[in-house]
Formats: sequence, structure tokens, C-alpha cells
Amino acid sequence: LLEQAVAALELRPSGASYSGSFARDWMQHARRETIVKHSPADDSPLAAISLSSLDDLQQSIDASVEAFDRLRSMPAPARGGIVREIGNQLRLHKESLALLVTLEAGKITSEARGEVQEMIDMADYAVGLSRQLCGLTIASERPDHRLLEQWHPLGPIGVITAFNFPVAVWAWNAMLALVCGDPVVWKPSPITPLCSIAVQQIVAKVLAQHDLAGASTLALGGADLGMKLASDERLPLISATGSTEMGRSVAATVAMRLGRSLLELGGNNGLVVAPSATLDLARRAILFAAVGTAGQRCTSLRRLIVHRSIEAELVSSLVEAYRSIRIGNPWEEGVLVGPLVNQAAVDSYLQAIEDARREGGEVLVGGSHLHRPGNYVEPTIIRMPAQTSVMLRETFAPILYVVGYEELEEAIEIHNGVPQGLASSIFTSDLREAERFLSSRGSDCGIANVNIGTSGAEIGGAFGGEKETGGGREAGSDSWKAYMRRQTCTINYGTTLPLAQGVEFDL
Ligand code: UN1
Repeated sequence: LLEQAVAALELRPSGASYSGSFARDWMQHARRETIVKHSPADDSPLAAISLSSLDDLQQSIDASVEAFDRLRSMPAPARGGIVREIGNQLRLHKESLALLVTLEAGKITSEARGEVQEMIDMADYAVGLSRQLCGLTIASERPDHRLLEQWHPLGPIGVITAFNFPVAVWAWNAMLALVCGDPVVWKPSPITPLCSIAVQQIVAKVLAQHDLAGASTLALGGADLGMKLASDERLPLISATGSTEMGRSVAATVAMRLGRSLLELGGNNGLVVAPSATLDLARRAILFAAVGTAGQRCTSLRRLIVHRSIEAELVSSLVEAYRSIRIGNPWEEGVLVGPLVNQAAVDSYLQAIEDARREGGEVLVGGSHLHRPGNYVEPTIIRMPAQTSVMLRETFAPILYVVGYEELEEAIEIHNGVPQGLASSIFTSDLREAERFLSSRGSDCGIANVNIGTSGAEIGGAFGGEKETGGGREAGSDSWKAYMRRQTCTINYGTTLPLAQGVEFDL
């Protein structure tokens, strides 16, 4: 499978580079630190990867600064034309890219394809957007004056992404940044280097054809590289996706130089099931949200808050469904749950289960690490006596905690009673309950759904969350504004000079 993807994506060492140092041959740098990437599915070695040095990062940033001047001078729809070409290339390579996502991140085939589709969707969205980067014209209080705002490219953007969406989250940022006129310096998770190299190769080829090689550069490495990126004053915006801990240090570093950061950090998502819910629908939505991607989405469902009158029925149907889930090699047909990404993830899964038990939790199904090559664990449901401390933290694994409630007010209080605020859902057929959940006194999350699960958002909406999730918004709606600078302009086309607020200042 790897051979197939490597051949299609031209990842094999060749000694040739497309243009400049940005589509460099990642596997042939003896002087650089090399890591061997193993597949989470069966521990087999996938590739040896050279990491970028701090010097490499400097070169990338230098190149992006240089490319910025050319990119910002192009009309936005022309930039959209380039993004269209990138989107077409991604379409062409969809299967191979999905294969890499499966091999490297352990996603099942359908979800890996979905992730690549998310990139393609973002490209299409950005192409349309390139003709709609609109500013307002505002009524001026002065005669013969025009007041307006316009949006200009911001500058080179630093993009830090996580292993769990190794390519889609890059696209959320890069596709918008490029149509907005901003080059991208990408620091992906070192856990998924092949996915990022593949995408970079594809993008670099297209950009090189437009003499824009520096508009997309890649720096492969760990936190030291990320912090260096965050501290660079030439990057007016750092967009970072990952743990709350990572976000805190990135935000502090960027704030010290008064740069902007766009943060998409931990989620700890809850779903309320009310008595009037269609239980079969709820069961299926819960299954995908809690078990999909082996619980490693930032939108994964972690807390089920269910009305006591239907708790027994819903929970027993879930337990039954969990028992029949196929766990295994993510590329095998019929498998719904692939591996966790690494041993550390398995350890935190086991630790959370132990903590939950200590806090009075009862494991209803699952709870074990499967002892075979790869990092496989059983999807787990734990009934908790109340929302105890283990439920306040995000454990990136398929663990679903269940608590009961009597009144909707109580359910909302439990729901909002965690430090994170990304995605939320309610299942109900009661209009009042649904609207109450979506109201200003309802869910405190950036995403609030009715009768669908917490995960699997479309790219058309703005994606992100509140509180410890970091407040950033990416992908659709007006998220593009974060990648541009707003300029307010006042034009006097008269022959007098009236001052605002009626101030008089004449000799
Ligand atoms: C993430 O887990 O970092 O809404 C992003 C979803 C996906 C994106 C998740 N479209 O689940």
C-alpha cells in the first residue's frame, strides 16, 4: 500500500527538487536529524524522514517573506485560479493521499477519504471566496465624504497542525491564506510527516509554475521548531491546532510580540439526549461521534448527558452496538475502529479509565488495550456517578462517559461545566428544548447542533470554540478575515474640511 502511495505522490528520493529548497528531497539529508516513522496500525516502519533544522525554518520564512510581495500584488481572483489548480491536483491524488492518511494516522479508509475531500472542499470554497473578499461602505456623517473599509493581505502565516487531521486542517488555513494573499509556513505534527510532505510536493509544483515557490513551505520537527515559528516577528499570524498546553505556549509567545494567534485547541464535547429524542437516530450519531476516528477528533463525543427516563434503554443499545464494532487494520473493509496514534495515547486511555474507576465510574463495555502489534484499544463506555474530574479533561481516545439528568437546566449546567468549549449537541423533538440549547443561555460552545452528533462539521461554517478551546475560527463563514488586515478609509471629495463629531478648529 505504501509503495502505491509513494509512487503516485513522487515521494521517493530522487535527488531532484522542483524549485528552490521548498520541495526538497526530504529523505536525503545526512546532516539533519532523521526519524523513522512507524505505522500505528502494525508498527511497521514506513519511512525515514529528515527533520528540518532551525536554519531550514529560517530559510522557509525568508522565502515566504519574499513570496509575499508577489502574492499580494496579484488580484485575489488570480490567486483563486492558482488555488483551483491546487484543488484539481488534490482531486487527482485523492486516493493516494487518503492511503497515506490511513497508513500514517491510522484512520479507516472512508474517514481518510473524507479528510482529503475536506481539503478539496476547502479549495473550492476558497476559489469562490477569492471573488468575495468584500469590505463595507459605511454612511459618513460628513457631507461629500465616503467612508469604507477594505481588506488587504496580512503577510506570511505560520500554520501549526496536529496529527489527527494531518491534511484537512492545513487546508482550512492554507487555502484561505493563499486566496487572501498570504504565504504559508507549515509546521505539521512530526507524527504525520509523510502526509505533509505529500501535500507540500503537490502544492509546491503548482506554485512553482506560477513563480511562487516560497508561498508554501514546510518545516518538519517538534515543539522547538513550533516555538521558533511563533516567535518570528515576520509572521503576523500564527494559526495553531493541537493541545491546550501547546496553545498556551504559542499564544503567550505570539502575544509577547503583539502578533495575532488563531487557536483551535482541546475539545471535551457533550451531547444531551432528551426524553423526546428519536433514540435510534441518537444511537447512530453517538456511535460515530464517540467511536469514529477512534475518538481522536477534537470534536469527538466524550460526555453523554442523558435523561434518566431513557438512560437504561439508550445505554443498553449503545453497549450492544459497541460489542459488534470491528476493530482492526484501518484499511480493511468493515473495520470501524483503527489504532490510536501511539503508545502514549494508549497510556492516557488506560490512565483515564483507571481514574474514572477511582472516581466511582462503572465500565459498561470495553476498557482494554488489545495486545497485538499496533495501538489498538476497545471503545469504552463508563457510567459516572456525576461529572467528576476525569470528565473535565480531554482524553484523546474512544472513551464515552455517561451521566444522567432530570431537568434540562441541569443538563445544560453539566454540559457547560468543563473548561473546554468546542462542539455540542442536543437530541430532542421538543422545539423549546432545542431553541433553549441554542440560545444565549444554552450551550457555551463554538459549535451547537440539534439532532446530529458533535463531530463531522462541514467546511462552510466557521469552525472553532470558546474557553480553553482558544476562541479561533477557521474554514468557512467569515473566517477569512483573520488572514487579512482591515483598513478603514475616509475620502473627502468636497471643497471644505468638516471635522467629525462637529469639532471646529479654524483660525
Ligand atoms: C479536528 O479534530 O481537529 O468536525 C478537526 C470535524 C472535522 C474536523 C475536526 N470536520 O470533526
